[in-house]
Amino acid sequence: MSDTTATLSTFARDIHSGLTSNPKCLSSKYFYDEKGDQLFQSIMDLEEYYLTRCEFEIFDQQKEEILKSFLANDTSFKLVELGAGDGTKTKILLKHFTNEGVDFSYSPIDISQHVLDILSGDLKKSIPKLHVNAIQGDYFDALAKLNENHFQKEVVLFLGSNIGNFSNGSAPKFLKRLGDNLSSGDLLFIGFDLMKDPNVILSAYNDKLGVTKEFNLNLLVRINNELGANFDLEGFEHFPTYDPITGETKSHLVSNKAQQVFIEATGETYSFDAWEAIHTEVSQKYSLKSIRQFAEQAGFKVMKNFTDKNNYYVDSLWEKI
Ligand code: AVJ
Repeated sequence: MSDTTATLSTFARDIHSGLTSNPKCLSSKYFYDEKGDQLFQSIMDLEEYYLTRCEFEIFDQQKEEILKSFLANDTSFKLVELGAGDGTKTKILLKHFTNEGVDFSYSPIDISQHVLDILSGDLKKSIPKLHVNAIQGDYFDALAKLNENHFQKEVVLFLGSNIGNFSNGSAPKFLKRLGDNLSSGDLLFIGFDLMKDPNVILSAYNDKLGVTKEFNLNLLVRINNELGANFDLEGFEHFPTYDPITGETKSHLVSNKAQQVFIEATGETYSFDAWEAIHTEVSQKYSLKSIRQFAEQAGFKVMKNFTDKNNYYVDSLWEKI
């Protein structure tokens, strides 16, 4: 890079390192600017994107049983949500718990203060009695902060199969670290998308309306806008794959011609061969057996699995040993 690395933003550095890797890759965490948030909202409404509806069904149909399991032998708990987003699904549980007169508080954790402000404002109106303590920041910093005065049982929500964005290599480290921030008896309620008909999975990442394509391409739009790049959006094809052996679903942007892209922020030109791919996202699919192994490796015991009627998706309740 012509610029000194120290003066570059983390974003610019990550993009440079991804585009000089072989194979090229870009991190899915950069999907979510304002436009990306909007596109993901539209994805959740797509006919093909079953994940959100499955989790909604689980919460709606099994809220009584979920509450019983969260309480177990206690009378109160602290509900913490990692990457809370707009909280649409969580609200089903929050409303039910509040109506049942349960003694609990809700701490949504998100990297975006904007998202938290919207969520807190919304909850104040829709569930006025709920005690909300939003925390902006990194998951682990926030969990550590919560643990400073920690007497009550903690129930941590990690929903939406967000764990799927971690490769099978990095997920165990993340879960172990999560467990290290909890005490024995604390609970983790974590959503996993299950292996199923490969065609159903592939369609969820290749919808007819092309919203997922736009979501994937938005990464290049962001680089163009924020780092002064000249990616030609017509020059890249959206191409997801699913491996039914490993459960790995990957999204790619494939260069449909030999081309060069210049990024002002890094001062570099990046060359693409015709049909060279950039890997942009992993959305891992799981078996119940692999989920049990993940739990055990990270120091948890699986208490109960809540699945939808099609067995497409599971919210798995783990107890920290
Ligand atoms: C928010 C990570 C669960 O991987 O299914 C949706 C993101 N990517 N369509 C997923 C996503 C393409 C989503 N997660």
